[in-house]
Amino acid sequence: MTETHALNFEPLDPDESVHRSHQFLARMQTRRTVRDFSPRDVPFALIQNAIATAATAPSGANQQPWTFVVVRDSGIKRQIREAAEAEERENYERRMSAEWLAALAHLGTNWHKPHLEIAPYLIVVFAQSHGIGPNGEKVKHYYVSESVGIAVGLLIASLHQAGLATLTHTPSPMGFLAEILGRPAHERAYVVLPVGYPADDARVPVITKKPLDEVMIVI
Ligand code: IYR
Repeated sequence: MTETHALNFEPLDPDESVHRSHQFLARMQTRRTVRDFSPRDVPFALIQNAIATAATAPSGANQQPWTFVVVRDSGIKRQIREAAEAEERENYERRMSAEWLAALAHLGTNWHKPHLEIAPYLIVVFAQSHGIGPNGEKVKHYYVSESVGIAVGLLIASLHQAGLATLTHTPSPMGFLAEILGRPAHERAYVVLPVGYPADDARVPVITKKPLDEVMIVI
């Protein structure tokens, strides 16, 4: 039988609801993906709270198929930078199609990834393709990439709310991350988030988000 307890629910009056949702929207609309980081240290509590927030995410069968590896060691950051740059160089110079490079051109990205060393923290998110039971047996996980994607959304929102900048970095292939960080075979890297304060002279490309009427259909 399913064990339950009463939902802990805070009722809000509609005006208060709309006000809060507006505030949250305005805050999230200021988030930008940042590539120019300051080396300035970040309170560790912000990293901890962001990961604790991410770990509240809904997940398939509540299996919470994620591991967040926090890297602050500069030697490991350097190893990650070197391996990522080697793969990315191959991507930009050989593996990415002309169509892909054209789609990216307005963002001004390239294979150089100094932010992987400059940002005080890297959060490397791993997806657990299956779990390990009490007797070492394989436990099937459901909706792994959906679950981890939702958790990463909450992670980015929390870090932004705390006044920190992030970059959503997906080097490809990402196998080197599990190797450098010593993760087990059932964990595959999902994303690397450099986290820190933006550099004083940080710049970002001019981009816009699609207007609501292009992304929302009400029937
Ligand atoms: N992973 C590469 C390339 C890249 C791909 C997309 I799609 C982007 O939106 C940005 C970059 C890199 O990190 O440079």
